[in-house]
Amino acid sequence: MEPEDTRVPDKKRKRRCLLLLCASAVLLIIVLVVVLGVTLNQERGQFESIFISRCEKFKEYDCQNVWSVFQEAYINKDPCKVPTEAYDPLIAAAPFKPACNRMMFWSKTKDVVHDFTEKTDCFITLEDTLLGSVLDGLTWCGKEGSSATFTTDCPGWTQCDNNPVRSFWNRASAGFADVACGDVTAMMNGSLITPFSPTSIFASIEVKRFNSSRVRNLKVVLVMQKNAVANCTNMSLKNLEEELDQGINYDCKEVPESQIKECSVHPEKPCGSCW
Ligand code: N1C
Repeated sequence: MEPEDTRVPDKKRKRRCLLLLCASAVLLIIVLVVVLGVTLNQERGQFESIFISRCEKFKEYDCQNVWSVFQEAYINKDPCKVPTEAYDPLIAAAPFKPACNRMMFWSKTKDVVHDFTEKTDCFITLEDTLLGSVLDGLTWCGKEGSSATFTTDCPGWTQCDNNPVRSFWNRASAGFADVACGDVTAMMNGSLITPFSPTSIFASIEVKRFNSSRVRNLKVVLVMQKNAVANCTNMSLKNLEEELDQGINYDCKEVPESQIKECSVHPEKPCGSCW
């Protein structure tokens, strides 16, 4: 009798221990799942809310629809296998509108261009359009087997060409250049030995899409800082002139950066008086 008496409580204790262990393990898993879910949701939520709130400044669009068409391009896909065409439906959902004589292109002069265009009301850049403004400065990608948008650990430009961000800018730039008309302006950087770089989006995509039936002149503004190394006789700019569709006139002006900044301070000046 005696040995049985001592064995029963021992068994019970063991079972209780096992139960407790199981319960804690289950609890730990639940906590982990919740924490992971919340983090993923926050990441997804944050990107989506930036997209939607920037989009809502443009009253004429259904931003929820634009968001879902945008997602279709990269969600649940290998982030190195998103071609430019993946964004065709997005461009169709929010098409670029021509703004003849007011369209501004740029290469390696983003800050000076936007400082100027934000303060004056003379030119339209891609970042002034719905799609350009909504995605400016953002990083995003998807993953196979997931319906989430990720904003970290996305492949960089050096890792693969067909990444969601690069393909977007390639597609959007093409769409914006397709509707260019009248006098078109382009700000280039005079502090570079090659202001018109063949690998830039401006050279490899936009210039190639300017069509002489729509575009009359390409007016290059070469932004000159104190350390300028290029002027309008630069070889790369000669290449630009030669690459233009026959029938598009070309001119180039060297303009000190200080002069452009001065124009941003005096937005009341009439358009076209800055250079
Ligand atoms: O390669 P770039 O310049 O010559 O591209 C600039 C050119 C502009 O005329 C724009 O219309 O292409 C368009 N464009 C953007 O509007 C834009 N906004 C933000 C191209 N790229 C844009 N970005 C980001 O800057 C994007 O990540 C891309 O890779 C850079 C290109 O800048 P760049 O080399 O100075």
